[in-house]
Amino acid sequence: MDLLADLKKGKRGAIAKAITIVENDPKEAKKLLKKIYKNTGNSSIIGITGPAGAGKSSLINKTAVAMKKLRTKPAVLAVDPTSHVTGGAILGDRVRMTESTDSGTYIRSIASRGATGAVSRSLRNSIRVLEYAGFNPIIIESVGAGQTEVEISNIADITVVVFNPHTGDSIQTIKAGLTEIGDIYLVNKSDLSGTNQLFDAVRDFIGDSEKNPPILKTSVKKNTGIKEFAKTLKDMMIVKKKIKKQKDQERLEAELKDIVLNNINEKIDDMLESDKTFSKYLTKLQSKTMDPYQAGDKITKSLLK
Ligand SMILES: Nc1nc2c(ncn2[C@@H]2O[C@H](COP(=O)(O)OP(=O)(O)OP(=O)(O)O)[C@@H](O)[C@H]2O)c(=O)[nH]1
Ligand SMILES: [Mg+2]
Repeated sequence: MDLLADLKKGKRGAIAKAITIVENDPKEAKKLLKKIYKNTGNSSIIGITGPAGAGKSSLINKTAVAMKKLRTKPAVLAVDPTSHVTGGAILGDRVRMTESTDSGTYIRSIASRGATGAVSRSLRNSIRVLEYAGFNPIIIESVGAGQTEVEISNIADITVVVFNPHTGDSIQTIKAGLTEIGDIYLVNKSDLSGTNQLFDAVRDFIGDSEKNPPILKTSVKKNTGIKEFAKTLKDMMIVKKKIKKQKDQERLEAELKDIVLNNINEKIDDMLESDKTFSKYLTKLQSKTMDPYQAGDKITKSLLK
């Protein structure tokens, strides 16, 4: 199979294979990245975040279909801990995004746990695979800030924060930092009572935000507000495109640092295994003749010599 050619054509099997490589096989991933990198970086990345059970997957399901009608070609990556035990998952009624798959949108769940930085690294590269395959926008579902390793607002060009009136802790969550990251706020499940209060609360909290983000009401159940949401996204994709360059340069700088630091970290980790100074100070630490910081400083100094 010619993976690259099939990827370019947007073939599902090839995309699945490429993302699996990116997630699990660092050596092959490097080879793949080398070939596709030039043709990546041109899609809008839309992050959809919010508390577990807020209706993110349900919304994405419908929104992807609506965006397709607006002549875009969306793909979805769900940083979706099927194993995560809070909210939607524990309720056992979390929604799988099948509708948009039927309409030709590519959807994939990706790992949400791994070694420090590993998830963000593979996510960045999965996005590149989808960009190479011609998708735009790429929608990423991720639960609220701090709950997975991935800080979606660092990756996304457009961050959408989803609330719903039946999340008891919504107001708390609003306070907990989500008010700074949103480019669009959604009060989903607007078929339920409490919608207007929540809408007002969100408006109050983001009242003096510089971004002046739109706040929309949506109901997946009643199929209201979805078209407007899709249209808002499409318009924002155009606006954000203009400032994307600058943001991308900063992201690439951060990515490069991350890669170098990670490489160094792995190298040093190997070195320590057989490092005489390390074992010397470890013994001192274990016999309580030296404290951990003192020992750490000694070893570091000797390594950086
Ligand atoms: N009444 C009502 N229920 C909804 C609406 N949207 C989603 N739901 C329900 O809310 C539950 C959770 O929906 P999901 O789409 O799985 O929520 P999620 O935010 O993706 O959840 P996690 O991925 O677990 O964080 C499901 O039972 C949905 O049917 C809505 O607009 N109105
Ligand atoms: Mg979900």
